[in-house]
Amino acid sequence: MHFNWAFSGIRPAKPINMSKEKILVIGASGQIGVELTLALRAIYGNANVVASDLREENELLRGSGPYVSLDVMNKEMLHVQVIRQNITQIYLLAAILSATGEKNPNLAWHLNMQGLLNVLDIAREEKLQKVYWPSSIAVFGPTSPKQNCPQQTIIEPTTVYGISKYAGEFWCNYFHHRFGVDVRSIRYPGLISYKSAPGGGTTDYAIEIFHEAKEHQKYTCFLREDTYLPMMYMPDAIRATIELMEAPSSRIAVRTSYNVSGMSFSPREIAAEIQKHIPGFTIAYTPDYRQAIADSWPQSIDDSAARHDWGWKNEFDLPSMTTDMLENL
Ligand code: NAD
Ligand code: AKB
Repeated sequence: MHFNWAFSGIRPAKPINMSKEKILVIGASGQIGVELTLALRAIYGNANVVASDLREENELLRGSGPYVSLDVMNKEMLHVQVIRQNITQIYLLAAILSATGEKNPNLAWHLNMQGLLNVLDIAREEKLQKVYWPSSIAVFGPTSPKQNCPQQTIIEPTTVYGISKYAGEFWCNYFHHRFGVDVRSIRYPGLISYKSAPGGGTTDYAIEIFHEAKEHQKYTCFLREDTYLPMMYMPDAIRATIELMEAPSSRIAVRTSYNVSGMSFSPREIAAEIQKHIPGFTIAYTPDYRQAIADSWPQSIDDSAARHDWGWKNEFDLPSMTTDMLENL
């Protein structure tokens, strides 16, 4: 099968041997899962990428390839699917994000940890080729540097989501060094997209603002106007994920999780950018419990390790992302 890269929007680091892989995406109906599944299907062929989720299949995935209903917490059923479908790679996206996690810390810890351990155990037992599991800038806490937060630094997360991601990074590192599992990870910043809805994060305001600007020309933000956070446009995040997964194993020096950087802006700055397209747009600020979460995170990220090791480079900045979002919403 020949895949035409020119129409995919994704450039592979090297040609991919598409015939051998069978991929399971867990959490495929979520914000990242929908777009990642579609991108993987464009590369590996629709039949070779099995989408799965606890909730129903996202409408954007319907008809584009196989879908199974699956709870990542049910290890036995997960194991059966891996064997039955001849899975060689797993992308694990099922998790509870920062804002929802603070409402139910036990559930967040349970899903984010046990889901990962189930996948890592099965990857070891079935000798899977590769596993992808995302971490987050939420691993950093108030004692980490605020600007250009480095790959390795003081890491003392104060949210249950951040704690689960930091622990998860070290489980990945452990399974790689102890059992040889080729698990790879990125610390995503807040991701902005128009295809599927966000799932309960602190950075979700940067998506809501576009919907409200287009529909009502006004938005009340749950963060203060001067709250800078690291962000990334979804096409960059999908490309980063695929480039990391396609890089030769010898280039992956970090087996916890890589910092990647896209852009950094505040609610005031993104509102001003939207006003260039929608002059009547207005914004108000009513900070809630998510302000404390945002305040605990860095404002910008240093991603020189990812750039050096596997050639990561972002494409979108605030103006180009804003234009694209408003054109596509
Ligand atoms: P999301 O909430 O939109 O999607 C998660 C999906 O997992 C949902 O469709 C949900 O139904 C599914 N799910 C939940 N419990 C499940 C279970 N027990 N079994 C199977 N599926 C289950 O999340 P997302 O934004 O797509 O995030 C995906 C991953 O990326 C998460 O690990 C998240 O921490 C990480 N991440 C996301 C962002 C972001 O801005 N979106 C940033 C950093 C890291
Ligand atoms: C969240 O806000 O929880 C996520 C993240 C940065 O991990 N978007």
